[in-house]
Amino acid sequence: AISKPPIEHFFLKPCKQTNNNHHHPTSIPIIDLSKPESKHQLVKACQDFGFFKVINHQVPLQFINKLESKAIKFFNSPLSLKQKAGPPDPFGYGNKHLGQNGDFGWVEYLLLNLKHEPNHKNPTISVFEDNPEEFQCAVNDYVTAVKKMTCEILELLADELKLQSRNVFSKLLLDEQSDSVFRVNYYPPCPELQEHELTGKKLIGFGEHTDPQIISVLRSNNTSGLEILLKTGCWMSVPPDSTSFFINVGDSLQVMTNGRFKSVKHRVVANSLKSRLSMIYFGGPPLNEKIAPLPSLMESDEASLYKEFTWFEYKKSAFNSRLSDNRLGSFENN
Ligand code: GA4
Repeated sequence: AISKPPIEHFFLKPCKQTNNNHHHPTSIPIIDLSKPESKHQLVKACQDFGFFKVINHQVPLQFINKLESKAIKFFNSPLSLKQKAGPPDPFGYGNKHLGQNGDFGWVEYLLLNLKHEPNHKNPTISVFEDNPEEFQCAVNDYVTAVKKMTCEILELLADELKLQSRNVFSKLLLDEQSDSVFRVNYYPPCPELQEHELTGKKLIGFGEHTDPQIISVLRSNNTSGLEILLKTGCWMSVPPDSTSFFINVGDSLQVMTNGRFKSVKHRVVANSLKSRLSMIYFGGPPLNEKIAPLPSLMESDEASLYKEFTWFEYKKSAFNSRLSDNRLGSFENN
């Protein structure tokens, strides 16, 4: 049987509470993809925050809504059915337990492998759906459109960084062997939290972490919860926007840019009344891809901040870590 930790286990330590500075409000960069001139702001956002919001993205609303309603239907189904798709290994249905090392949060999720195995049914989906083809199709439509937008963004970034080929980053996601994953997180409301909220307590939905891949692309419903850690050490709550995408730089992109782009620490806090649903595409390179700072981005006397590693090595080390660990630490030079 799965153990049920008491609610106190999910509270965030008071010292890590969100502290929005009202005198110098920081706002999240908004990138309008219909204006290619915005690539300057795009680079700036990756350097200053490692995080930005994308509008006018061309991902059909119909794909978003279809997948969202299928996901809601899944999370609202009986636990016994959902558990057929679990426990996550790491793919499948997970409930409160995150990763393999004792992290937990007030969240349920589905983690799906996007690495295509020809003529192979996704084992996670086929166990809970009467009609797995339909669910798979909704995932494929959504992911294909989101991946296209993501590659456009990666190409704008490469362009603005004056890299020789604009596909240095995007080719990693477009590769047939790209090790990308898709995650749907469902944060159920926690009514028990209401009385605690009065005292400023917050419940962990998904503990603080950085993402190991190249880039992560998130779409959520209109329930708040996502917070990013600013350079000032303050957590900033990201106002939800169901019509936009939120993008963050992953550890691998931080390494490829020798630290110019920042892999942002983020977390999700749970809500007492409303459920939050988010869908995240994690764009990763092929397992055998060597990740290292791009020589063309380095000044002649610039030292590489990181040791070269393959995505396989980094991923293995990441999956053996705890959520809040500094995963890049052991790959730094000196
Ligand atoms: C964070 C980003 C992605 O969701 C993920 C997560 C993975 C998992 O859920 O299995 C990890 C986490 C994530 C980083 C540290 C390890 C591995 C849970 C965890 C405690 C799928 C990923 O690639 O890394």
